[in-house]
Amino acid sequence: MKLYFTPGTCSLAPHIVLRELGLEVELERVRLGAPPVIASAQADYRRLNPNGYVPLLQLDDGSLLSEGVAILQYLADLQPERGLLPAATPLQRYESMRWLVYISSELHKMFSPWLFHPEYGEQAAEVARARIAKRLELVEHQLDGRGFLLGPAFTVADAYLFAIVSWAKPCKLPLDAFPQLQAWLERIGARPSVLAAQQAEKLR
Ligand SMILES: N[C@@H](CCC(=O)N[C@@H](CS)C(=O)NCC(=O)O)C(=O)O
Repeated sequence: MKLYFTPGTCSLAPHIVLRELGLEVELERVRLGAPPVIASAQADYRRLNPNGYVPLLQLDDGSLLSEGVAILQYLADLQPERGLLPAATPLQRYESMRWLVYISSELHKMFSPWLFHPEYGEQAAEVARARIAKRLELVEHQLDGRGFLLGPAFTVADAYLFAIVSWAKPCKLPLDAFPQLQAWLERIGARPSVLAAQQAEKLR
């Protein structure tokens, strides 16, 4: 398998999950920009993903899977016994999906693009920060009494949330009001899979 990634972006989530599962993966760095470029080949990345964004997973038969939430579920389904996508009952699976969708639409897409594009201005950034802080209240409540987002064990939702909430500091979003979230960030950040992925992406 090959993961097209850009250091420190949302592609960190599938990268962490690949390492949690101990799967062999080739990392292919994408330099985002206009145009986005596959760094090793100096080729236009849009030939593979017309939307030009990461992550993108290439399977060994060459097929391509885009969209982070789909990639995370695909990876978890490769080793269901690892429980990275709780699905003991249909409701549990939908609860897992609910959180993946929440992270994607209410958090990820409030950070990006609003807090990564200075051209939108500080006023837009302030609105985004306030909205994200409001959305994090649900996360803080969910983490109360739980080791991980979906319960007692690490899941793909933790990997995704970690990749996104790690942007809080560079985006000047204080997390002081979220002690559970801060403790969770430290716990997740200490996992061998996370440390290895960050090291491979030269984030530490
Ligand atoms: N809907 C996509 C969005 C992915 C996304 O926003 N990726 C960002 C990095 S976190 C990116 O590559 N942005 C560059 C761009 O949009 O041109 C997903 O969830 O996978």
